[in-house]
Amino acid sequence: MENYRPTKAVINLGAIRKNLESFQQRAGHAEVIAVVKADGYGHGAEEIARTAIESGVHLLAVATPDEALALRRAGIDRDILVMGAVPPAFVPVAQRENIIVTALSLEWIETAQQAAGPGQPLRVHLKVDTGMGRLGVQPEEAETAYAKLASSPFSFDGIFTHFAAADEQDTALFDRQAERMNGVLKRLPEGVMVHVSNSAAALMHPSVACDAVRIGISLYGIAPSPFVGEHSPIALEPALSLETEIVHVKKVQPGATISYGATYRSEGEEWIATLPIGYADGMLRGLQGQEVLVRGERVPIVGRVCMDQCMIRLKGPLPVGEPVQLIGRQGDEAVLIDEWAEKLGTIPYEIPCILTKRVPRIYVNGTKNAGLPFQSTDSMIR
Ligand code: PMH
Repeated sequence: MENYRPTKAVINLGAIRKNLESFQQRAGHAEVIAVVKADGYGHGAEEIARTAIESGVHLLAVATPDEALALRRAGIDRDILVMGAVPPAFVPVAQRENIIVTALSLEWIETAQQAAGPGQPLRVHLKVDTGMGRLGVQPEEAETAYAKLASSPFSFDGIFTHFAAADEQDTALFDRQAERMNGVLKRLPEGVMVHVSNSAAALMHPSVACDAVRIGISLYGIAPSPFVGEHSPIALEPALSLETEIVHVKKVQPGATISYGATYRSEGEEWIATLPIGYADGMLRGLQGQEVLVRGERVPIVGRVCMDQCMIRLKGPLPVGEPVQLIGRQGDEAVLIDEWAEKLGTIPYEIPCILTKRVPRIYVNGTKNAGLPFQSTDSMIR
């Protein structure tokens, strides 16, 4: 891919490996399922999947049938679970491609039986809705679902649920969901793999780990919520940093207006630099006023963020080509994804997911040393 613009997301696969190892240690006998849906939370599903497999992960999880197929097309032959709904038309494809699908209702089980073709049996994990209210059989339907699956031609390989509030200080809903799931599991014969925990549950409630934990956000070194971030027993290492370079610098006179709508006016003589990144890259307009790092110091984005560019106010003249860290560490300073999320009034999950395709993902394998850039032993551009 051509990459003449200096804007890029650098993904440190060493951080992914480290986070995975931390979870593997914390989970004890439970194995880690790497959640690589939504293009690996914007980090690149294929590269994250490969890194996870190298670190000993046996099962990958995605949201959609197409995401699973994309991994197969990329040559990834490890087990993949599709956690979202799959239509009947996908059932024979899942059989052929050895993709595990989610049995999400009694009706789904019947429809899938009709859709199944000859060949390898369809592999399914049964989803139980213990309080998320999204997909899954109700706890009181679980025995019927189990019986249907046990007598079906399917390979019934797993059972799972999803927590709606494992990242909160108040554990009332989490406890209720865990109790419901325990009730379901007590009534079913043993033998299939049980997985219930997301990142927050794996970090805050290790006792419910069961056979496997599904780690998404924290695989990427991001805390699911500020509460978990403050109490995490694991030092998470963010894998993604967002970088660019100054492409234009000028000294402006007092009262100069900057960007659309002239929402910013310089007070005195100021040094204003232009960065080649904007809202079409996922750097949303709500980030006006957000600070970025230049020479290890914080400086603000001034004026409106444009589609492809934005402006920052420097402390003095700097050359074109000067590195700018939008997310990540520079010297002793860091701007974390959490800071963007707070500024945008959202959760950190959204930030890497909204970085658009125009931002190339550059993979480095190294471990971080005191300052950026990363020590890179191997890098590739997608
Ligand atoms: N399992 C399921 C079924 C999920 O939907 C998710 C994340 C995970 C595991 C991983 O959770 P984590 O990233 O908190 O570790 N799902 C979503 C979602 O639907 N919206 O935000 C995260």
